[in-house]
Amino acid sequence: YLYTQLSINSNGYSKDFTSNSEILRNDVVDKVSKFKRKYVDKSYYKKNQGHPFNNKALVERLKPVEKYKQEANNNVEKDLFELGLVQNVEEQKIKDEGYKVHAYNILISNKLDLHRYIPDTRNSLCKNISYETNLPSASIIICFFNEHNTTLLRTVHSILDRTPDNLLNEIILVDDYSDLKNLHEDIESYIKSHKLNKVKLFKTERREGLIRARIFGSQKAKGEVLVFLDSHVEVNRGWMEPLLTRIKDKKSNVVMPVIDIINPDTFAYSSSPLVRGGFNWGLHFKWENLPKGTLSKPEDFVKSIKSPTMAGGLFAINRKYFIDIGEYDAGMNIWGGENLEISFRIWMCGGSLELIPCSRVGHVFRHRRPYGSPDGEDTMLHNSLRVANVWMDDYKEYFYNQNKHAKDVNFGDVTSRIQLRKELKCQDFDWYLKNIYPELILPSDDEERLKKKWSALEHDKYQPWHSRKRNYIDEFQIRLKNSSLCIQSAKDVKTKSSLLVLRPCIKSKNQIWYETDKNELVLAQLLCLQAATPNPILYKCHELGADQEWKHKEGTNSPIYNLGAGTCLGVSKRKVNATLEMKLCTDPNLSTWDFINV
Ligand code: UD2
Ligand code: MN
Repeated sequence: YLYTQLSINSNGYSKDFTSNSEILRNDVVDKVSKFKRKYVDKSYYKKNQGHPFNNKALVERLKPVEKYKQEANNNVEKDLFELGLVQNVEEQKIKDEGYKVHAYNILISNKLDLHRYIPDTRNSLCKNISYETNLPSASIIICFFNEHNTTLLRTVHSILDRTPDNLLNEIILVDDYSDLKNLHEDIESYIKSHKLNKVKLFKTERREGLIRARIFGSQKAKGEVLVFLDSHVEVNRGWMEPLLTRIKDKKSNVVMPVIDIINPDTFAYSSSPLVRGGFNWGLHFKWENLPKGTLSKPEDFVKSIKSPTMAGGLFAINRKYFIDIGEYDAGMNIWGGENLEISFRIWMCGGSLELIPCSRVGHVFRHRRPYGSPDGEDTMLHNSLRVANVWMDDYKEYFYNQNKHAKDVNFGDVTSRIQLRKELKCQDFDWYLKNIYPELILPSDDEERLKKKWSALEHDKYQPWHSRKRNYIDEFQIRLKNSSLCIQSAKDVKTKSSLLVLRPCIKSKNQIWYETDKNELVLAQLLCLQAATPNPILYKCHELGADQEWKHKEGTNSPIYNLGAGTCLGVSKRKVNATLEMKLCTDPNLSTWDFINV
């Protein structure tokens, strides 16, 4: 759900990958996109098509193996290409089962070292900053429910490896009543046998959900600062010092690292652009561009950046301050909404919420959440109703308008949270909107206002976005070796989800493949080849690599390997109309292919 990595589509507009169709149905968003079509100036992106980032990206992508072989922390990173390869049917089983339970590739997580190299994604100016050594020490709280053990342990080791000992008070692992066989015991015995003295493992007495589990963990903590992390992250070099420095400056500063991206299919670690947190009137969190001018000179890339909301998972807060402002709302269940609640509370009750660009932590962004709530409750709605009724005053009507059936949902008792708001003498929601988030679009905004607000969040031209434009680096037909059969779409080239078949090679549009600098194979410059089981399909290019990322040798007689699937392109029968399949690359009868330039 939180796979909301900001990316840029070929028009140059930002789009998020939020899969929640509710957001798309949302009236306000509709209004905005109509507006975008009408007003946003495309000429800027046209002018910048030859932007140097494009070439750099290209050079990078052409030698991925070198990139991963760099040394750091005395570890040599293994080639993800090799690690992702599914060797046999047993491995395929492990992988498939892992996707069901965890929604990411546990096969590769198991093969990767628990101490692994990740690229240093900080701005180079960060490396020149020297921090005070006398900083407060931190208790790190990690709640988990059915996390895969190697991923959880990699999280722990990344912290132990990359946090100065004097700044790390303890790591508190809260097992939120996981029901995966042996998980708790495995973690317990690992901690013991490896003498990880700073790591403390607890278990809740029932499934609490991440909100109450965090409160539980925070109450065990001894450090001056609390750092909350998800259980599938890897902290990067120098991540802790800038967070603690900012909290030492002022107790009411709540700070967040930049959340880098760990691909759930390949575990590739990549840098995120600097974006801030916002939300829409469905009370869904979203990433958004920084206000225009935020990044206008190089130094701006290392300064803290105010953010209206947080994504929720990764932040640091003074422990006493966390208690003073009311921890979390313990009436919230399982997942969702607590991130907006604490964001509103911090801002409205006198604190400040900031992004720290020099602190980087990678997070496995899954395509779906693999668990629900035990009683099937829509906890996001339940929790959002509590947020709306405690913090949003009359603005809560906008939320109710988005959720017609919300009126009938019981969200429990919120009197103690309303009381808290009074005791803390917090500002009202109107103040928050005017002072902290003036760019938020209100359903009542006229076109004039919309135009103003939208342009306030235009891309900053110094922002190193992932990509502005698709770069084609090659163009070919793909012919089955020792045959005159080529890969083409079973249906029209424009048809999404179309299968691929072998047909006699002719130079028609639906046999011409374009390879991009992101290792995508794009048919007729339209749809991307995507690995799916058992048959690959054509699908909209998503620019997230993995199931759309293919490797092959140039020229002739090469297998075609998919990074996300860990398997290769093949056919069972060498004849016209045979459908393409994903096969084990180790299959002795694996097809190989010739690339014929056109
Ligand atoms: C995002 C946040 C997450 C949380 C959530 C909204 C990031 C990177 N992640 O969702 O921290 O704020 O939005 O609620 O910003 N967990 C439990 N018990 C449960 C369910 C989950 O302990 O009943 C743990 C889980 O193992 C994980 C953490 O809570 O370590 C967050 O859950 P998630 O990773 O499924 O949430 P995510 O990243 O989709
Ligand atoms: Mn997560």
